[in-house]
Amino acid sequence: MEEELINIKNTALSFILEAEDLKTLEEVKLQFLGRSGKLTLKIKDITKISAEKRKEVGMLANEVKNTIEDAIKQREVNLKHKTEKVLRQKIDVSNPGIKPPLGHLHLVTQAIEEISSIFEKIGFIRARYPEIEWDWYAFTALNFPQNHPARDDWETFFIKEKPSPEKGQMVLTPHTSSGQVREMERTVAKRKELARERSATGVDDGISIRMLNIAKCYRRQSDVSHTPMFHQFEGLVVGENISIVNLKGTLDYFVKSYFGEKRKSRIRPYHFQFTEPSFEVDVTCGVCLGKGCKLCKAGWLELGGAGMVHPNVFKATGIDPKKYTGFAFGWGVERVLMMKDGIEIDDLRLLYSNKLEFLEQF
Ligand code: FA5
Repeated sequence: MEEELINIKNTALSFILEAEDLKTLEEVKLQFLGRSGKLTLKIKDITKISAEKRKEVGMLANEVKNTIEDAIKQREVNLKHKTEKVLRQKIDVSNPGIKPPLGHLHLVTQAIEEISSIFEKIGFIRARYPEIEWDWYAFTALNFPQNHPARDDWETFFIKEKPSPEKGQMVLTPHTSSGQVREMERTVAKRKELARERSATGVDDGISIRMLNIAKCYRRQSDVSHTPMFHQFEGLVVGENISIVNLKGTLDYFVKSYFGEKRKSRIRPYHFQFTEPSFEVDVTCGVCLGKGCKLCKAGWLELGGAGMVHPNVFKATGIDPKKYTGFAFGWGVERVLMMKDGIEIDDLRLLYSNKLEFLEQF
């Protein structure tokens, strides 16, 4: 009997402590102290035990009952206090609100949107071509010889897939110039499709392209100014009588729109397989504006490549190089971002590091 009373006390105490609200506590009270509660029934049994043991067991039963009642009272006070606190908190209108965390577009996405809208204003149409390309688009049609170092494993990521008999190996495109070939091929195919309509109406607008291809590019490079994945924006303009003057005018327009009126651009002779003549484009440093300082040394910062479309690229895509001319340029989105006033990024890799304390600044 004594052992059973002790068990009832321990079980009741654990239930009381576990009760998380007043309703549960009331149920526990009934379960042990109610009319047919466990302790009440046990106390009734005391009459059945021998007279000499009855007093001792009766005293123990009383003690168990008092302990359970005290524990219930104590828990009741605690739970009431807790509920009042929650209610007070709920209705305290002077409490400051909790602001949900707000994200923002990644710095590179912001730059892509800005670049697109600058070129949109002068009639460039945004295109997006595959990031996984055939050798034909990335190299061959762009006049790269078979032994050109850009095809080397150290520069380009090759994909372990069976090469296409016509288009060669699959690669992660190392530059957006592959989009030039796709755009010219697409335009020529469209013209063929519309040939019947043209002969019926006698109207022929000729070939006219103003494309802006912004996409991811991949190269086996990683240091403070190179990332294995980066973005380029590639402009291509094709038509009759397109000249270097148009190219320089477009570059100046972009530099002034993106970097500000004070910055200037210049072109330097260079070599690319797919443009002739080819140039490197520089922009004056945002700190010294061309005078030369610690940051830029010579006053100019390199933006990227440009040039007049090579006749071999026109031939590869089916455009007559005697009738049409064009220019192209291809620059790194991350690089132009680095050169913008007020944005100082020492290491390009930070952009893709997922370091929130860095990204949240912009
Ligand atoms: C090219 O990729 C040529 N396709 C550009 C071109 C287009 C020339 C049209 C003529 C006509 P280049 O390898 O220099 O050129 O890359 C151009 C720009 O891409 C660089 O100036 C740089 O801004 C950016 N870039 C190149 N590699 C990386 C890299 N690993 N990480 C970040 N940016 C890069």
